[in-house]
Amino acid sequence: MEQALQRILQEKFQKDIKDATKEEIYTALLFVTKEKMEGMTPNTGDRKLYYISAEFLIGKLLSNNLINLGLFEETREVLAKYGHDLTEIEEVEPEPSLGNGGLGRLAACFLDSIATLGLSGDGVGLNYHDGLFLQKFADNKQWEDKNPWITDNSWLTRTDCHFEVPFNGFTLTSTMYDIDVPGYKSGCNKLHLFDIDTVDESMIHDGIQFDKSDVRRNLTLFLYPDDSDEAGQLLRIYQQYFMVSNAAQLILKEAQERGVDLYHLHEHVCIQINDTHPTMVIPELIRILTTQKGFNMDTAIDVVRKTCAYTNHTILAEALEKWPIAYLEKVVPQLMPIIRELDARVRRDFHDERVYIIDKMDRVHMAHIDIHYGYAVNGVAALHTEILKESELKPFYDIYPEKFNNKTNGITFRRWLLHCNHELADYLKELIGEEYVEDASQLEKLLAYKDDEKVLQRLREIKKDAKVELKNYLKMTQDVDVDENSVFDIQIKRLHEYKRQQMNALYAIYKYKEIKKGNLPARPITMIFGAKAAPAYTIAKDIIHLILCLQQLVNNDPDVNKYMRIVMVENYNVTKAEKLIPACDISEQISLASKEASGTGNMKFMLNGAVTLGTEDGANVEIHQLVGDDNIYIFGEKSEKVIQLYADSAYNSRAIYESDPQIEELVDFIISKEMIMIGDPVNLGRLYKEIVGKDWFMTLLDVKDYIRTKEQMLADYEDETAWAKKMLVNIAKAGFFSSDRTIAEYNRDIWHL
Ligand code: F55
Repeated sequence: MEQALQRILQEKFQKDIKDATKEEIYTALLFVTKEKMEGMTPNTGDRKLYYISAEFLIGKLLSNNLINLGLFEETREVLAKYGHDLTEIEEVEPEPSLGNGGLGRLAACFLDSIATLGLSGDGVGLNYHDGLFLQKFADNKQWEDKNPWITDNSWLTRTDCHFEVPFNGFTLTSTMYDIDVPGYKSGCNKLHLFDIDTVDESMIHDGIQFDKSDVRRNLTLFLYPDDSDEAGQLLRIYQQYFMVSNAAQLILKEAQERGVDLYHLHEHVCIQINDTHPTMVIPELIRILTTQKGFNMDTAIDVVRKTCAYTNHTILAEALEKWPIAYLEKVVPQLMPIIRELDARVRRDFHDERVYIIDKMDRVHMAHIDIHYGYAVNGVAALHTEILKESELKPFYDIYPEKFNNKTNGITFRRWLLHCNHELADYLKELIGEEYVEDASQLEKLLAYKDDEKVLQRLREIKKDAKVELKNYLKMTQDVDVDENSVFDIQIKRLHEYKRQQMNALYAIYKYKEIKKGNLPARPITMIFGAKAAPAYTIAKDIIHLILCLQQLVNNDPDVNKYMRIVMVENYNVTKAEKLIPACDISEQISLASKEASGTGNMKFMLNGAVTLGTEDGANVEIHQLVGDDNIYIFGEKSEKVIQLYADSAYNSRAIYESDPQIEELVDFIISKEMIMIGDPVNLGRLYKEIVGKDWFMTLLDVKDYIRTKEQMLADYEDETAWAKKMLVNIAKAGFFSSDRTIAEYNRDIWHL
């Protein structure tokens, strides 16, 4: 490493390591690492996986690549020898902005585990130049700005692979960019990101505004351009088709290069469709096979069906894609005859309009294509898969019980422990050896130290160190002060009503009022939030406004700020998650039961010794089973009850509000004199009305149990030994949530690579 660094710094900058700037060192490390990865043996196999996804939330890559290549320690030492700090060098790296939330991060964790397990499998997606917007706070509101992340020297390698993608009346030529994905002590795979050369970032103005109709210039500008109007929806269809047409052409080209007879494609290729965004790969493959490869329709459908598998990530009806036929006709008319044929076959075989592909309103149900014309359907946690089978997708489960299976999500321990929490990772190695890094189930060995006062004490120290680190980071980045001796209570995830950040805000109001009344807590609490709201999601933005107003009120009130602080982290992303998670005491996983498919933040927190405060939802259910009642705090109504309330339209938030004075007081505070003085009455008023008049995700149903449980948790935190024991059990039981386990299951049950 030392020699390679010297050589590149001389070549590129005519500098010595000790004189080079952070930027120059970062660039040199990037080149050294890329060289190393080029020299690695690619993972190969007779059957290759293509994981197609609209998002790959990969995070910064330098340190993770170094860890996986086994070069991290050496690099750190070399740099230290010349007076440089690797953590500071990391700051130079821009974070790729290629994802939004859990679905995109899951895809990134999966790529790491696929490579680590030595499986042959590449990711396929789009190279968004500005990705997801950059979030800024001003006037206690979220503002969106562009988020360019591609620099001259980056992890992207331009390839000479190009395809022609046909649209209605014109063709776009693609360019494929590759990012290497090295496995931990294993071979290398690729992430292929498609782009067009004519994209024009200069067309973005006033934040993230741009002309949505100019596809040649805007196609790969943004991830999830606002689709609240027709032009926005058309643009998303352009993006999706561009992604899958490139994927289909790449897959067929590589198969033919490997000498695969396309009539046996399914024996050598497997395609995982990550949510419905890549669904058009099914009709696109059928189109290419029938029009260019001499297949008849029956055979093409048969081969494609045996090749494609679909993962569902949500039961929220509004998130299940249904594209109007008219839009598809406009953008990809060549697919409509195929989609109509697929629908006709469904209608011929099944007389149940709930499973048709095209509905009465002439909309195409993308998930229905995946289920009929794929060979596997999976949910992402045990409860989620049960809900799919028993209610959301029941008519399909009745037809195809053999297709449905569960794959509980996982996270890569390389990033979410080894990289983000070196101190804890090293201590675990000291206690139980190194094997846990490649065999996560070994973490259970930690249970032997459950009553070892010295170990418990050390776990507390490590947590405290991480809290100090976070304190310094928050001071540096946002100029806020937090107290490392306070309880760090953290909710970080996309902003969505079902995730109920508003319920956590009601707790903040409760606590504020208690402190005002003189009911002082034993220890201060720091409530930390991080979340982006979709630019067109009005109520989500109103919730951000509420939290930012509470932050101003609480932090500036001298009666209160000694006991409580609120911090809303700006532009929450993977890099910030890596700083926040190791420092957390209380992990907020408070979605309305049945609505969070899995959650993966819950797993990252647990692995880093936080204790979950959660509903029986998503993977929380499995965390609960693993750690037992003593090591998790569960509250709220269960999913059966919630599903029943929806079925009977029996939930009435106004009735709860009017009959419970405590709840009324908390909700009324949103539009109180204090709040209106700080905030915008339009936003606060609208949110108040929403909660009282509708509250679709039943905040008021659970808020009292939530407050009670959180208070219990804060009280229990004061027994330091008992709390450290909970931390230890959480870490010890986190092994199940390694994405290595998840990927091994996908491979065993679905991919067969
Ligand atoms: C993005 C765009 C659309 Cl159109 C629909 C959904 C999304 C999205 O971001 N979904 C998402 O992140 N889903 C999450 O997937 C995670 C991984 O499976 C789950 O853990 C999480 O529960 C789920 O909400």
